Amino acid sequence: MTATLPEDTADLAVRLRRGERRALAQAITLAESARVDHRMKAERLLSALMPETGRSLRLGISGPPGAGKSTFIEAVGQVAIDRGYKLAILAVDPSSNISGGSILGDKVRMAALTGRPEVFIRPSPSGMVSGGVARRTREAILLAEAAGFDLVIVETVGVGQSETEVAAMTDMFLLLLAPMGGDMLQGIKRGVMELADLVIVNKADGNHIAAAQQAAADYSHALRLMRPQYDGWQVEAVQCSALNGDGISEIMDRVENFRILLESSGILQKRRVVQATAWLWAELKEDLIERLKTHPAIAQLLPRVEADVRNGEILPTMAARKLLDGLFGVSKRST
Ligand SMILES: Nc1nc2c(ncn2[C@@H]2O[C@H](COP(=O)(O)OP(=O)(O)OP(=O)(O)O)[C@@H](O)[C@H]2O)c(=O)[nH]1
Ligand SMILES: [Mg+2]
Repeated sequence: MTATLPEDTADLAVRLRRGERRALAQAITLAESARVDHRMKAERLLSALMPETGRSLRLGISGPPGAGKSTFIEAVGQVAIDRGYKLAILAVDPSSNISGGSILGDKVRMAALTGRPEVFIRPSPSGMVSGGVARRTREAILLAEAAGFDLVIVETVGVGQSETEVAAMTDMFLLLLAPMGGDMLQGIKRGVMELADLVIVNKADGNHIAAAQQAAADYSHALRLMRPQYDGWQVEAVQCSALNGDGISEIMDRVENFRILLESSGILQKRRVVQATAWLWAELKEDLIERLKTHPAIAQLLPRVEADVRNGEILPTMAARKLLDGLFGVSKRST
């Protein structure tokens, strides 16, 4: 995945603005890099490109392994391209640290989209820590926007934290499920349902049609009992078949309607302001802890304090406060 990086970020910015997919790939590689000089370059690049960002529809898609997310993105992607969108697909694979990256295979699976000039596909980087993946994806969204992509789809496997992270960086969050029989409702965590702006029951084809219909009806019922997040938008469950294309165009209609609602009501603006603030705080927390660990004054004290905590000689709350007092001075709260 290590594309050769041009020394000159100005040149990279020019080519990226022109919509060159190779330049976009290189820019994302810069942003993903663990090297400090690469990160500095990425930050310079992103700062220069900031005015050209923000103009895409950011779509998050999550769902259990094998629900058909990649197949669905391929189907909905084709509909989107037919409607004139330029599409960037970013994969977030929270398990890639362990498995070494499974979404790489999706490039093969998304055969209908791969290689088309109006499509950019970026598999998940492997070997990144969870927080790093979130940062990289946020930055990749901005870079894709600067390169003129006006529909950005972020795919993530629905396990654990990843849905929340993806919902926190997109405008609309789609939850994709497959009909699996009666106990389906119990299998989905309520918290994840609450993130969804649209629930999609996929694989409504062949022998699954009746089950998909039933599942969509059950979900819709459950969703109506939940407090709506936005005025004028009732979250619903719809069915489709990513395999044969049934219902895909209607789903794209709903996505576009949701966007119109978000834009006309000013919600989009607000949602992004909240997200940017949350991003700032996530970065602050991460950087702060990193710097704390390496700060000479703290590094010197840390082994002993940790030992004291392990031995039960000091309350962790007190130990944390003492370390921070050592760095920032005694806070008013602690006197
Ligand atoms: N019958 C049917 N099968 C489908 C449909 N969509 C996907 N599949 C099949 O389901 C399997 C998984 O599809 P993927 O698109 O790879 O699912 P995914 O959710 O991206 O999987 P992960 O990325 O591994 O979590 C494949 O064998 C697909 O062919 C559909 O609409 N109908
Ligand atoms: Mg997939």
